Amino acid sequence: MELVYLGLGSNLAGTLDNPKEQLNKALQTLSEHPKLNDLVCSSFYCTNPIGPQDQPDYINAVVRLYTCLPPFDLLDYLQTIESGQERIRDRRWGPRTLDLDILIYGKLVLNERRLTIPHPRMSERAFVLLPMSEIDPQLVITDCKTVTDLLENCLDQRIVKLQK
Ligand code: A4P
Ligand code: MG
Repeated sequence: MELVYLGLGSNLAGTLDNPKEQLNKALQTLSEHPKLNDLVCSSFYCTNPIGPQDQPDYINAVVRLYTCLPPFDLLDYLQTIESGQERIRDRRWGPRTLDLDILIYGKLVLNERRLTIPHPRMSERAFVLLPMSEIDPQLVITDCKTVTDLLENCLDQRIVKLQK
């Protein structure tokens, strides 16, 4: 079993009521997979878009789970969920109904175009670090730095915790 962290994001409602429902639906689907176990989800956060600013705010969260699925099988499953929730890929960093990223997969380090692990931009993003710190604040990510340490460099990023 590997310890895995996923990043969840949405800033379009699609055919659901709102981005929050996109995240809830994705969580439901993730929890139904027999090989994704002991899911723990952070609170949901409303966050300013990083990248193009002409798009709505995001709802972001982080999930921790255990799995015996190999990394590319996990990625396939995540992309199937994204497509099932009307994800359209056009502009990089553009608005989306659902984005599911693998942030960390055990101790795996992988540098392929289709899958880069740890996620290369996670250590500078409050929308990843703050929800992750709720689940595991002492987790060491880059250069021996903990999630809590790395968060100190992201205090300028606007992020608001939503009530459950
Ligand atoms: N890919 C490579 N590594 C991974 C990984 N660890 N997990 C590949 C998942 N996918 C990975 O992703 C493009 C390709 O990355 C995939 O085909 C996959 O094989 P995508 O989801 O189609 O496109 P993207 O998300 O626009 O690209 P990218 O570069 O992954 O974007 P980021 O860096 O994840 O940023 N602002 C806020 N507030 N909240 C957000 O959630 N997200 C982004 C996307 C930008 N700004 C944001 C947010
Ligand atoms: Mg993505």
